[in-house]
Amino acid sequence: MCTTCGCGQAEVVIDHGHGHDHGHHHGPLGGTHEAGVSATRIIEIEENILARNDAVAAHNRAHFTATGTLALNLVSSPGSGKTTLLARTATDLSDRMPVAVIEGDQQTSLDAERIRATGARAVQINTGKGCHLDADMVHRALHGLVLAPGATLFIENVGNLVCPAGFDLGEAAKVVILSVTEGEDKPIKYPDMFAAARLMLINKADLLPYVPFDVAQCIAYARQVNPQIGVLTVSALTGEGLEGWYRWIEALRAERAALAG
Ligand SMILES: Nc1nc2c(ncn2[C@@H]2O[C@H](COP(=O)(O)OP(=O)(O)OP(=O)(O)O)[C@@H](O)[C@H]2O)c(=O)[nH]1
Ligand SMILES: [Mg+2]
Repeated sequence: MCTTCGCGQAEVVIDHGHGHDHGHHHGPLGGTHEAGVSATRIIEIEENILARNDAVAAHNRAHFTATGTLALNLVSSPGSGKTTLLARTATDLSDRMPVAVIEGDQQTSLDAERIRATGARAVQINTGKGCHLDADMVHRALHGLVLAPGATLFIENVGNLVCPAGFDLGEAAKVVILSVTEGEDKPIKYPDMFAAARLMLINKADLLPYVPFDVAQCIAYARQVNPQIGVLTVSALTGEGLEGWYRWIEALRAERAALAG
């Protein structure tokens, strides 16, 4: 259950891209909106869910460490350009490192197909009514994804600036993408997401001449909720600024390798 909006994970379908789906059913935590369930009980259930999520996330993290995988969790509102960025990133990095992608959406396998078209491995997770990925969904997706040693795994979360903030997937870092058509105030309106992210990508920079978006103010707002957050301004469409994004990934890979000894 999403601790923020209280929705249940209705159904999760994982498409590995080889012609069949596995249906996985999560019983929604019925009753949380019903009379007769005390607030204490709801908090207890939420704590159990988060504790279970953290345990599976730790398992995923151990798997990533063992295989030398850098896992990044990409979060944003719908349409900020996650898949466009990932398709371009997969193409541009193909000769530098193995790349794999887990795509999260409520419905369709369109995004995984866009990634596979670049030649990269991709698995689609459909969350049904669920508004975010959780560690268990990623764990099951990993069973359908052969990771080459030293791969970078991008996990595109469900487009939503609220719920994905609270769920650790076992990633090394969350990367929040904010496009310039969304307004510079998003970091202070949805602070949990920007507080949880290590990097903010300001995307669709090619549209800056046409929309009122104050980049400096956006960065100031983001640093207000997260003084440590890194910031890069990019265009996934034109490629502007993407070399900085690739250098950031390389630096994080080096940092993980040093940690692993
Ligand atoms: N002008 C411009 N358009 C972009 C850029 N990046 C993405 N788009 C466009 O924005 C729209 C949404 O892009 P997607 O990559 O599908 O966004 P998304 O975040 O993956 O969307 P969801 O998966 O639905 O959350 C598409 O029409 C893209 O072509 C960019 O840098 N500049
Ligand atoms: Mg997408």
